[in-house]
Order: sequence, then C-alpha cells, then structure tokens
Amino acid sequence: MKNRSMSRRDWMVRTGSAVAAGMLPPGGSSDLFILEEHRQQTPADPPDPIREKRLEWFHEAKYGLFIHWGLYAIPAGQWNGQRVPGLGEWIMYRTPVPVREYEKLASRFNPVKFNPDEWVKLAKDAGMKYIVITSKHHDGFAMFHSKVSSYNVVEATPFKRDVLKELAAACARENMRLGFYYSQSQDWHEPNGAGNNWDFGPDEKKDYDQYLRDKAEPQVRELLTGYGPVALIWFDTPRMMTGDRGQRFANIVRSLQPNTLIDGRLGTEGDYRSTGDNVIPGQVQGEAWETPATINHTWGYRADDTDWKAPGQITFKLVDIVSKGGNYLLNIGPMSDGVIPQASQDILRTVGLWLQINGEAVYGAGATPFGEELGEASPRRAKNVRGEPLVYSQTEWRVTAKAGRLYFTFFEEPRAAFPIPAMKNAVKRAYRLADRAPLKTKTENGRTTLEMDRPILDPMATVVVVEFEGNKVEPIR
Ligand code: H79
Repeated sequence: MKNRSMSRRDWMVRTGSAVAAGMLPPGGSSDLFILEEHRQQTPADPPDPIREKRLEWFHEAKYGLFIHWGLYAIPAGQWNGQRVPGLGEWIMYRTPVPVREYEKLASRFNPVKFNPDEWVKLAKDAGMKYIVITSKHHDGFAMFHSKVSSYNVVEATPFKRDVLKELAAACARENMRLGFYYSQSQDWHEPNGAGNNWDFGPDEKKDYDQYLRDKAEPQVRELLTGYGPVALIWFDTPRMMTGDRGQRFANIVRSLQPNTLIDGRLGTEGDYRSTGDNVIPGQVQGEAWETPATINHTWGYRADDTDWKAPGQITFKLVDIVSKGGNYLLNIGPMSDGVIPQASQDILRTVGLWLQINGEAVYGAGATPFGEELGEASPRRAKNVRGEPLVYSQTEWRVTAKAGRLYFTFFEEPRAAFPIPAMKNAVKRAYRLADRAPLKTKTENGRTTLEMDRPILDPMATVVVVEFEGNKVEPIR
C-alpha cells in the first residue's frame, strides 16, 4: 500500500485513535502494518484440480503452529542494554546491527533444552494439525545444515545440531505435517540479498540474482531434499520478485515435491492466499486462505512481550476464521535455550482442551452458508485501513458447516429462543456437541428456533449441532 511512504505516526493518526489508544503492543503497532509486499497473489480461476488435491489436507487441518526461532531469540528485544521496539526478529534491522556484530550471536546459540518431541507434543495437545518453522528468517541465518552457506546452526554454533532435521524426525514419528518458512527475498546477511541497506547500500544497486542463485534457490532445494516430505514452504515479503524470480522458486518446489504447498507470499501464484499478518477478513472468502498470527505481538521471542491473547480470544479467532473458509496459523516464539514460554504453552493447551470436545465444529468444516452473523457493512460505505468495505463485526456466534450439519458456536449467551437463519432445508434435530444433550426446537412457518438452556454449558464457547435435510444448506435471503 501507499503507507510505505507514510510515517508510522501518520499511519496511526489516519487509522484513528482507537488503534492509537487501545491496541498498541509494547513495541509499537507493528503487527498492524500492512506493507506493499504483503499484497496477495490469488490462485488462478477456474480452480485447478491438481491444486485442489494438494490442498485437501490443508482444508481439513484448519489450525497450525507457526514457530519463529532463530538467533534473535538471544537478544530477545534488547541490544546492548537498550530496548529495541518492534518485532523481536527484526532487531537487526531496527537497531541496526552490522552483519559482523550480529553474526557473533551464532557463537552464543546453544539451546540445550531444545526438545523436538515436546514441541510436537505441544502442537498435538493444542489441537494443531501442522507446524511451520522458520528455516531462515530475514536475518539470513539457517536453522538447518546448509551446504551453500556456513552461516547455519550446525556450522556456526556450539550447538552443532540440525534443528530442522530433529524436528522433522519428531514430526514423522507423530504424523505431524511440517512446513518451512523461508525468507526468499530479504537476507540481511548477504551483500546481494534484499533489506540490509546499513551494511550493503540500497537494494536497487544489488545483484539480486547472484544471491538467489547462490543461496536462496539452493537452500530451498536443500529443504526439499534432506528433510522428508515437506507440507508447505512459507515464503514471505516478496520484494524484487519480478520477472521469473518467483516462478524459479515455484519450479524448484514443484519439481522436487509436487505435493508441497506454496503459501501466498512468494511473489508469483501460490496454492492459497495469505492474508496480511494478523489480518482476518470480514467476510467468507471464496478461495483457500490462511491468517498468520501472533499469540502476543512479536513473532520471534521478546522477553518484554507478555501481552498474550487469552484462550477465549484464540478460540473465537479460530472459529471465526473457519467460518469464513480459512486456516489459522498461530505463532509462538521459543526462547534461546529451546524452551517455549510457559504462558504460551498454557494458552495453547487450554484451547486444545476445548478442541478435544468441540473439534468436530472446526476440523474439515466449511464456511457459513449465511453471513448475517459476521456483522453489517457500514451503511455509509466506509472503508477499512486496507480500502475494503468496512464491516461492523458481530461476535456473538459463528456457523461452520459439514454435509447435513451446521455447527453454531456461541461465544455469548444466545437469545432464549434462538432463530436459525432462514433456509429451505428442514431441521431434523439439534443437540449440544459437548454432551450430546438434545435441544428443543420449534418450527413455525418454516422457520426453526432453538430453545437453549441457560446458562450455556461452556463459558469459553458452546457448540450446538443442527442436523438438516439434504447435504447443503440453501439459505433464504
Ligand atoms: O515473519 C513474520 C514477520 O517478521 C514478517 N512476517 C511475519 C510472518 C514480516 N516481514 N515484514 N513484516 C512482517 C512487516 C514488518 C513491518 C515492520 Fe517495520 C517491521 C514494522 C516495524 C518493523 C519495516 C521496518 C517497517 C518499519 C520498520
């Protein structure tokens, strides 16, 4: 967007005082920024049957664990005793730290408490169906044993262990799908990678293809050959991905592992649309999509960011996203000793307990056939910060759907007689998902209402299953 030329302050002023007053993370409102490079590439229309096949597991999975782990976990938001605001993994850029200085972190990276089996167990307990971990973030440091750059976890650290290889083995043991985040454009360690203008001058003068040919492309090849089946390559910030550069990466992925998904930030067409960081669309989206999101405000660990989202908020976001046809890729930032902050573990496990009981409403569930529950469009056609029609969102309840079934998830006490949105299909029966307790229904003039017990069963969210005639709802608008 045009905001790149806008200062952070201007941007906040333009987005209104609510943001400035209430929503500021400790390091500034960085996770509200949407940059030009996050503009999305939407998959081709009409749908490609090979892509649809590749996406089957993704549609079923709905909920994944994002892990941002790298050298930036050592400074954890502070450089030489000074707090550096913003995203933890951006500390090299924001300080800025010269490459020769930042590199020294590698000699201190020794996460002796790293236990990949525990990480996978956490994802499982949380009810997450895939993991995506940073193989190389913008700082250029590879968390795997790369032959094309010795700036990697095996050769440059006292730890000397291939983190990705060990995590891949743990995932294989537990049948957990594993994908890799790879920063294809920004690489602040390389003279010809994008982003580092403090050591290497402006990007415009760089021999970008030298970096791509000698590091980024061979590293993506390594990830797709040495680590078993790769569920997904998660590219990010597609700067300078002009000409055939994006396609060159796509060709590498497709030729080595044709089933591997490509996210929406390669710079050329991927398999699904990635929203901006922490952005959840207001309406049902027609194609496959995913929201990458933080559990606090940073991605990479920051010692001072303890502003965690509550389990109830995460549950709402998950069901909200599923009801709009998307996936939720929720991030945690492990510390430099290999431990995942306890608070984030507890939050994930609390949501996991809810999913153990109510997961049927989430996994493999499709979008709402209605939409009235999502909110109302601004009557005066106001636009949001992204220039899309502004929706005044409603958060009381959401609907997800499977063949012959609707799942109404209530986040607040529903009206005593809750009217099911108008549809042609007759209601067969309704029951609470948690304990299968039947609900009374009343049908008048073809419109069915649910008689709900009060208080509703689960203070976090209660799911009511409505079985109807036929497979697919035909709403009456
Ligand atoms: O990996 C995570 C982020 O590091 C990455 N995407 C997610 C998944 C990301 N790359 N770029 N951005 C997010 C946008 C970054 C914006 C900011 Fe900044 C970084 C705002 C403050 C620091 C750029 C630099 C804009 C102002 C300073």
